[in-house]
Amino acid sequence: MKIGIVCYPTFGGSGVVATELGLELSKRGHEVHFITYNQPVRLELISNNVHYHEVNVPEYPLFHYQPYELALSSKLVDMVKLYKIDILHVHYAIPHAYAAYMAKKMLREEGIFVPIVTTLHGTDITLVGNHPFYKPAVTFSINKSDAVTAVSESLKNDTLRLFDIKREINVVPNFIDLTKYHDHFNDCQRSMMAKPEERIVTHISNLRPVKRVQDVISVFYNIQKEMPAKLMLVGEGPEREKVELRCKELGIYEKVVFLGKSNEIDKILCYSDLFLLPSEAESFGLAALEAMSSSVPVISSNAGGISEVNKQGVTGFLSNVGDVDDMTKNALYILKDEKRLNTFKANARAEAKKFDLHTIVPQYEAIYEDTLTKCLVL
Ligand code: GMT
Repeated sequence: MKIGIVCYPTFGGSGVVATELGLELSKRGHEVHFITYNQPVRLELISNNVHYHEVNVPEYPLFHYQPYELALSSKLVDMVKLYKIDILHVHYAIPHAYAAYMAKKMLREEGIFVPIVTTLHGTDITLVGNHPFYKPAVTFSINKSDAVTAVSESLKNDTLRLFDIKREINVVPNFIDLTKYHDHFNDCQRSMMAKPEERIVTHISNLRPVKRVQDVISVFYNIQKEMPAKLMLVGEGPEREKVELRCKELGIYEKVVFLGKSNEIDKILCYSDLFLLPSEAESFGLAALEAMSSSVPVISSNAGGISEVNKQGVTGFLSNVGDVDDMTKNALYILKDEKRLNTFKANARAEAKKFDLHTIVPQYEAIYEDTLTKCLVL
């Protein structure tokens, strides 16, 4: 199949999933075309089955906002025609599903038919899409997609609750390439990051308010009062300055390593003992799955779909959003006992195996095939 993938090219989970999906599809013999405004951060153009087409939005001073959707729709039309793309898979409803629908309509005028699969990732439904300013357009473009997927049961239910949806929504969870996340690297370089007696606690996110990074700091502050520990904070975002300030105020700045944006998540996770994800909202929690794949137990909130990946008392613990005391208690329970920590580590890795890309990617392939068959019949 020739598959066009539209996504955000940034470090966010939806872009990562879309990129990893495209790469795996290309390994499985499909021709994949990424159509986006920058080369996706995890995309290495190593295969001649993978193409990247940049969407350019010319600046024009008359426009207060540059019309990205328009440029994207036009690019989609051109690329579908040029490469004879069979199907478009758009990740994150806003504005991708809307732009794809416009492209589909334009192509239809020329007698070309291209179906659209839309994958809902989370904030496109729970935080942004639900805003009254966007809601009619998001509802319309979901209903007009030829197939719709959501990354968790929780997100599917949120979508059905918040929008007037007339389409079936298939749940296809986030997935992981288990070979990338080994149980233990030989070159783990733990000794460069912490002393042998220190436990390493890690948080990875885009440091947005929804991630509640201040709760990460509170939990870590409590942990390090009880035992030697270091915190690895990975990612960049609007909360970073406030977080740095708070660490200084609490006198723990020396124990917190700010690693910024990183493409070496697997290396960081390989020396981590515990992962913190106290998010306010989280449709799935790809970061938690990445941690678990590296045998790192997870202390998280119970928001959204996190419970579909982090299993209470098995791979870690879940608490109510903002309950940092409960999170601290659970973190110490795992960290204080070496044997228990190792059991949680093994459980985390075992649970992550359920989300192996070799199990999940074929689900997308089946949806493409089914959509193409149905659309050809109509
Ligand atoms: O929350 C993020 O870090 C970014 C966001 C995105 O849209 O890129 O992630 C969302 O999609 C991921 C991949 O499907 C999910 O694993 C995340 O849980 C989801 N984030 C939220 O729902 C807040």
